[in-house]
Amino acid sequence: MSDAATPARRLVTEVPGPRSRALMARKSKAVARGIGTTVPVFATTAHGGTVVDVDGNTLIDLGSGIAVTTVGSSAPRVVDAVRDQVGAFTHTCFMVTPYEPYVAVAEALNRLTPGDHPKRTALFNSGAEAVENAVKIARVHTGRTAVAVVDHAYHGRTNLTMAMTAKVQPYKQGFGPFAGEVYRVPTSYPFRDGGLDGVEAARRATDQLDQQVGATNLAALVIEPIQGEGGFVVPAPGFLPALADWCREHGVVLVADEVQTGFARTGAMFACDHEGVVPDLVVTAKGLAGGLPLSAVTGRQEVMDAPGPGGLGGTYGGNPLACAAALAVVETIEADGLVERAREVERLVLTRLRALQDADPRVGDVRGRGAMIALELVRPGTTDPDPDLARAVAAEAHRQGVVVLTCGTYGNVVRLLPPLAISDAELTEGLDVLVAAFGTA
Ligand code: PLZ
Repeated sequence: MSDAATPARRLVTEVPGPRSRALMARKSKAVARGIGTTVPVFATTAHGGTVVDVDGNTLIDLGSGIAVTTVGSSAPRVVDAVRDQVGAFTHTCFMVTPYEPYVAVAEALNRLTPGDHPKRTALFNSGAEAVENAVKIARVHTGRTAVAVVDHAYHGRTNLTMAMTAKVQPYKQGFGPFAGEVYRVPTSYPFRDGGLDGVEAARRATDQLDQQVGATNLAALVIEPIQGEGGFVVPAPGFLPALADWCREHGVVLVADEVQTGFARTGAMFACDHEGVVPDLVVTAKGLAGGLPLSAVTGRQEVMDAPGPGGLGGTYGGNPLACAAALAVVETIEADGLVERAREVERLVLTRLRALQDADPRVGDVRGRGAMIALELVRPGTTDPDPDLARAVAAEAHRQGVVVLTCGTYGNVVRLLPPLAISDAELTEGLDVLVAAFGTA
């Protein structure tokens, strides 16, 4: 924590410093090069809105480990809950001898996800694993096989989810053949689709599904309510509700991939809540368990219960440490008012970034909700993507001790995902550095 008088950042070496550079040399000799790193520093501790590296530098965190540490990286309730659980037992396998925290996480998800209908939940380890299970469940429920996804989608790196992810480089290049029966249709991307309204954009997608796939062949439509890796694309109002209507009319299971948007991140518990959309299934991960690996599929009881006993599972799914963490995360979000905090973060960030947009013609679009806000960078006067600028701005921010990430199909989006435990002073200082980075890039 810091106040306006004491800077949150503390840089005692250049970034990366000598210890991080030495570790990076070891990494490159020991770790497969396919595992990339965004910021070239090695972490030792992380609290509210800061990360301390092995050289003693304190960096401001505007990335939350890709939208995971919403409550902070060492949130007191999470640390206590996990410490208690690790002393009690680390694993029995819920499919062998079950334990209460798993049931309590399922109850919490059933309560918090959109809609008042009877629900059931199943727990897994990663976002991709949960997306795969949502598709499995939808296929059994409908007796159909086809899966619809949209342009710019990101759903993971496993075989089925690679097929569902849009971007080839780096996620899919050379990794095929991919799973079949996955069909991609256009989405709503207000900055790039010439002002198509939400209902028109939905009709463009569903017309294509009707003509090229056939609604009666579709098990599920899987969609991120706000796209994450694809560029923080917020669809035009009415797009998601129109898709939901079409799915209901045709018996297609609507799966909301809230892996990146869930758990207060967007200034609502779930991004679907902004437009009152009630999906049949909701996929969660990331922010759910404060950094411990946990994911979930939650949804309508009759859909979730389609696979028979033993049809779903996995050795580690709903690991007790991760469940203990998730219960502490939910308690923290509710007790600390983090949904409202995300809205405050939105106001603070948007004010600064809109001022930057007014002053800098390379900032084509500022968009997002809550603590999920991005800048799309372009060549001035056009919508031509400028990925080099995004890379340069991010690299300069990193050198100045601020963790920011890029994303987008064209690699030209700088995204902010601060932990909600960040203080206003830390956030403001991080934004100062980001804005200054535009002056040097
Ligand atoms: N669905 C919407 O954002 C993960 C990927 C980082 P896993 N996004 C970060 C990378 O380069 O691998 C994500 C997501 C959405 C699914 C996933 C997949 O979640 O926990 O990474 O499998």
